[in-house]
Order: sequence, then structure tokens, then C-alpha cells
Amino acid sequence: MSEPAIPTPELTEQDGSKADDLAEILQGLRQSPKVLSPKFFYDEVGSQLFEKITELPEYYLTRTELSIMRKHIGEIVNLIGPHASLIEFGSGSSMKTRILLEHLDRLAAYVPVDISRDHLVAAAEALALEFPHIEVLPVAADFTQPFDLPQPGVMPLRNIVYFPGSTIGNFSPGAAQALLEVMYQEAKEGGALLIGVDLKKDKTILERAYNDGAGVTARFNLNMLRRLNNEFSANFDLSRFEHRAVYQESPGRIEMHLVSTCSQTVRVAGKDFHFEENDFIRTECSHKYTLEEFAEMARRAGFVVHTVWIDPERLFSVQYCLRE
Ligand code: SAH
Ligand code: AVI
Repeated sequence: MSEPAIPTPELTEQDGSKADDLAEILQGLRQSPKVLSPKFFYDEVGSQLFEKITELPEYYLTRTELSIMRKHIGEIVNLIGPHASLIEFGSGSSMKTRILLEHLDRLAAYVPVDISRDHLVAAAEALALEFPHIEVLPVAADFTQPFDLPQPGVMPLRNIVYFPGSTIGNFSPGAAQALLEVMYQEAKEGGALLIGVDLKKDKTILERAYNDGAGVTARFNLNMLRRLNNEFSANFDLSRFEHRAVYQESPGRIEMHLVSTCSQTVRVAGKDFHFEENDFIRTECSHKYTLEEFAEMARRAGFVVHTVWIDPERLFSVQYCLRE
């Protein structure tokens, strides 16, 4: 007898408007220094380049977070308890989530939320095949804008918001707190937040992680310009920009830049933007926190840090935060 077919996960789509994205891009390019949001990294090519970054020897974040998750999965599972709904912000390929999906007790649903639509759909389909007993409900949305969550078929006992990867670091402290407040709402009464937070450390380790020898991070950074050319009628010449990542001790963040190698004018959707040699666009900040700094930010959003797991080298933390 043949196996029953696994249904394709139903996608909930919160259509961001192209016009809003363009307005945000033009506004960022008018600033001094010029800025673009890191959310524009993630088309299909950008998502794949990020996957490559996670495998780089210099990029300690992913393998360290994975090792923490594997080591403490028993304790994490006990804290979360049975019949939870797992809502993941910025799920990407859901690689780390597999550890949770394999171990959590009778999960009510898994709701991955990501802006990179096609990548999300592929990841959700793979998970539905791998975990046929779990309801997978993908949401394609910009999580910085209001979005609706689908209702699972089975009523969960509690909502667990999962935010791994230290993606929280890609937001300014004010925006990060606002995002934590959204997560507080989504966790609902009795819910919790499980979050990966990268820690402050030696500048050399940090700058190496964002300036890898194979040049993958440079390709990831430059991909944003290729995307603007393809989707927003821009004419960036990628050979006239260089990747740079520098750690600013105060406030404690890596800044990724695209530096103009000459004096040039670029057109985006009919508007001209001039660059002198060495002018740059800031494409990403990756804030690093002390445990105290993160606890304070979480507290202001309504969470109390319950348990913190750290690797022996104190590079990265995974934190379980309860709604107060
Ligand atoms: N959670 C994964 C992936 C981290 S990469 C990990 O830990 O390895 C960051 C992810 O967040 C990407 O998949 C990207 O598409 C998504 N993302 C970034 N900004 C977003 C936004 N504003 N709304 C929704 N998803 C976003
Ligand atoms: C997704 N985010 C947490 C990564 C980071 O480390 O800030 C994105 C990244 N940028 C360069 N390398 C990786």
C-alpha cells in the first residue's frame, strides 16, 4: 500500500509593497553616510550566500550556537514543555530548528516567518517531508511590519518565539527593543522567547568573522547592489565597490560597508546618487551584547531572562526569556 501524500505547507503571505521598498532605498541613499537595510540582502541568491557564510571557519556564530543547542537540548525541551507552537522569526533554512523539531514533545505547530519567500517555501516543504507529524505553517512577511500569524489546527498550550542566529543584532538597540515587544505580544500569556545573542569579544575575532578569506561575505554584501540593479532599476557597477567590515568598540557593533573605489554617479529608479572615492553605503550593523546589556533590553520589552547557556569560550549565548 502506498504512503498517504504529505500536503504542501500552505503559505501565508503578507505582501510588502515594492513602492515602499523603493521609497526606503531612496531615502537611505539620500542620507550621509548612505544606508541600506540588511533586509535587502535576502533574495534567493542572498539567502544561499548566507548559508555559505554559516559554514565558514571564521564565522564562529552558527557552529557555536548549534553546539550550545545540542549540549542543552534536554533542558530546553523541559522548559518549553509539550504541545507548544514554535514561531520562528527570520527562519532562513530552519537548520538550527531541526534540533528543536526532533526533540520537542508533541509540537502543536511550527510557524517559520521570513522575508525571503522562495527560500522559505523550499525550507517549509523539506520540513513537512522530514517531520510529517508536525503542522508547518510558513509566513512570508517583513517581521518589522505588522503581520498576521496563521492559526494551527491544534490549540497550542503555549507560544514559543524562536529567534536564533543573533539576527537581533542586525537592529539598532531601539529597533531591537521594538521587535522584542512584538515578540512579547506574539508569545501571549504563558509564552516565552528562545533567542541566540552574540556576545562582545575581541575585535580580531569579530573582524575575521565578517572578512572571511574566501570572500563569501564580500559576495553577500555586493549581492545587495546586484539586487538593486535587477529589481529597482539601478545601475551599480559592482566592480567599483568593495566590501569592508569594521568593529566599532562603542557601541559594540560590526558595520558592513560597500566602499566606492572611485568618484562615480549611480542611478536608482531615475534618481542620481553621487559617490566620491571612499564614500560608502552602510549595509548592515551587527550589534554584540554583554549579558547585562541584553537582559536590560529584554526587561524593557517585558521579558525576564530565565536561563542563559554559553559555550566554554564565551563567544555566544542562547537565552530563554519568560514574559514577566
Ligand atoms: N535563523 C537563521 C537565519 C539567519 S539569517 C540562522 O540562525 O542561521 C537572517 C534571516 O532573517 C534570513 O533568512 C532573512 O531572510 C531573514 N530576515 C532578515 N530581515 C527580515 C525581516 N525584516 N523580516 C523577515 N525576515 C527577515
Ligand atoms: C543574519 N545575521 C545575524 C548575520 C550577522 O552575523 O549579523 C548576517 C551576516 N552578515 C555578514 N555575515 C553574516
